[in-house]
Amino acid sequence: MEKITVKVEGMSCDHCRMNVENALKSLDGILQVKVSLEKNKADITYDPSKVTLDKMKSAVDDAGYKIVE
Ligand SMILES: [Cu+2]
Repeated sequence: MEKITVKVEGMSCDHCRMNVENALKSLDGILQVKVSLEKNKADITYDPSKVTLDKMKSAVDDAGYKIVE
């Protein structure tokens, strides 16, 4: 179990926040996601044996946003 905080670019409203949250939650191995629109950050709790940061990045990318470290 790992916990990371990443910066997310491209969010402008609550709908964006939900999109990012859902994109991350749809991945296997993601246990908890908390996205802050104000801080442009996402707190992610995940199982590193199932999911990698690269996978999270591409899921968020596909949703139209960007994870920057
Ligand atoms: Cu939006």
